[in-house]
Amino acid sequence: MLLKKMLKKLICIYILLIISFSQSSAFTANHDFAAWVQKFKRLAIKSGVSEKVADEVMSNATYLPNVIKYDRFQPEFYEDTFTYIKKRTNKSKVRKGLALYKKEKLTIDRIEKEFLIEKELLLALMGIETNFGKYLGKMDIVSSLATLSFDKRRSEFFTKELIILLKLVDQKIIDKKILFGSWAGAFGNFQFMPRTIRNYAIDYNKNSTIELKKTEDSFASAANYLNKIGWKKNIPCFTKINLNKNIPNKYLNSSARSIKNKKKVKYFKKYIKDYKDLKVDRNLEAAIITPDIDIIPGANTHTPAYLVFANYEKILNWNRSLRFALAVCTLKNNFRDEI
Ligand SMILES: [Ca+2]
Repeated sequence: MLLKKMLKKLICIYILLIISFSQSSAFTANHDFAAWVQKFKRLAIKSGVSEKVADEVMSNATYLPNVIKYDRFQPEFYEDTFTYIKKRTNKSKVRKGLALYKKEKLTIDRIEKEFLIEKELLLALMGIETNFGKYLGKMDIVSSLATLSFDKRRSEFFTKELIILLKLVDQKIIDKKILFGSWAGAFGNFQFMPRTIRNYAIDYNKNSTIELKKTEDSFASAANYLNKIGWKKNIPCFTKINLNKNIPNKYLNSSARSIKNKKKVKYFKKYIKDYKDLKVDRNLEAAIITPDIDIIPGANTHTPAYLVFANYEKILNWNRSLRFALAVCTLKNNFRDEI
């Protein structure tokens, strides 16, 4: 009995210790974050942001622990290719995209012609990024970017993004009242990061503000972005292949950071089982990707495999994930069959 009581007491002390420890570590994190905000403001002002905007925008910035959780657990890191693509390109997505296209046909057709970007690709990107504007994100972007800048993993990248965002507010290109988006600081129908807004976003309807949550500005901005980074209309993005066992490992790409060992399609003839059935120009430059090698333990290294072309790499510019680019191009093809 006495032993039981003592054990209970010990457990209570242990729990109290844990609570006080986590409270004090939360206090330290908040305290360090506040100091970081002050340091960041000085850096922003030195980079050309006005003191007024730096003070105003950063005054409500808070540390968001969930942002760090999301950063460490992205689906690109753990879902196999088949699951990832299937979830994002299903029939209901195609139906929703077609309904939006029907409603906004005039605008979308005009943008397709003007920027030479297929409407199917624009719809696919919007569908995958935000489910056609349904998931624009409700996070305070300033706090998201500040949290990721304060965090060590990709501090330099996010600090630069946050300074760009402050400059966009300072130059009145973006209204600070509407800065709600994804946990990673992306914004609008096509989830643009601040740098993408600065480099490619357009006030297409010429009303003096860039509205990336509205069809005209967001579609034109996405089309302008794809055009400027070199997407070529009516050239394929990827095609699925079955590899022979004799394929040397050096031709199997599994990192989105750089696609290596590109050759003409015909060069790979002896390595592809279904070569004669491929419906692509044999002189196109291509590379082979096998995206499941790195993340799926014990994955059969040769499946799934894809031949990818220059356009595929343009989608990697948009978002550096092999699966993301495959899903976008798959959904694009699904739309092409319907429109
Ligand atoms: Ca506008």
